[in-house]
Amino acid sequence: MSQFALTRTLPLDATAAALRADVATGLTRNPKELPPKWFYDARGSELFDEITLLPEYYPTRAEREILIGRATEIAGATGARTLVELGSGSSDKTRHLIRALPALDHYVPVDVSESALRGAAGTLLAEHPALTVHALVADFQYGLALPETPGPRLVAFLGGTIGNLLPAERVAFLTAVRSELAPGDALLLGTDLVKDERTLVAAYDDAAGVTAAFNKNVLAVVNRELGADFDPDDFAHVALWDARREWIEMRLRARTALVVKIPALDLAVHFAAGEELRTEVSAKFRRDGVAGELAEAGLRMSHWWTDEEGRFALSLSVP
Ligand code: AVJ
Repeated sequence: MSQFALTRTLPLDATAAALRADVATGLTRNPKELPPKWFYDARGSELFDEITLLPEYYPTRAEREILIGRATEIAGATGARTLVELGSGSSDKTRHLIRALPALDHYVPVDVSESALRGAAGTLLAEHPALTVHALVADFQYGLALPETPGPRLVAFLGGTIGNLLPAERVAFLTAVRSELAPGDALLLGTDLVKDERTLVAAYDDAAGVTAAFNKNVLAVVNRELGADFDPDDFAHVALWDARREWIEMRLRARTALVVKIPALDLAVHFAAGEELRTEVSAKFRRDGVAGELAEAGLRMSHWWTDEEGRFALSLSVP
């Protein structure tokens, strides 16, 4: 008997209001900045799925290698009855975990996109008819009100998405996750690792230009939602490695001086020639750094697994 429920903790108009606020703040500050979560409309999600298939974009394959190779170990270490997946998207890698967890009977995918949640739930329920799926439409950066489900709970945050948060945001986020965990629960966290600059930059500046299109898609989102008149061709895709902060930055660089009108905000945004708008930070990690941030949030790392080439890590931690 399969069951499906969907709870929305994000008011319907909250997303629109958050976009307005982020655009108003981010495009009037210096340097200009937009948060990466606005990449992911239907087109952006499609482009991201394409990115995961690119030869240069290794994180998805590296993480899948670990999940497949270590699924039994992960299952043995947790005994989870409930799997909570933050930023579940298409729940593509999740099926390896679900298959490996013998006691699992509840799956709680959490995402800002209701359509992604409904699509993923449909696919998973077809494969696992005994599973109860309780999808949660929520922005996990602003508190997690998880539904009551049987423990032990395994909370998974995969893909290296934690790298999109700035260091202070990461600790706040991990602390919020920690507050949801009881003894016996665990957090499974995916983190991309520091490696040579060439490999890193290529992963964010692929030869086929898919990442460039993904980066520029945020301008199409602002055009559609706020009536702005960005011309994506006016901007160049930039991916650079910040060696001091150990993160990749994606930016959009204005090719010429230009003005963008954003009617919904009654705003005209001036770009100087060459001026850059930061659209994403994607932090890369080392084992000690991950363990340290987890410890700051009251979590103890119990396991650390990497792919054969040491490009990506999954860690398991407990309260
Ligand atoms: C989905 C956040 C893990 O940071 O690597 C891919 C997003 N950005 N290419 C990442 C992304 C550019 C991705 N995450």
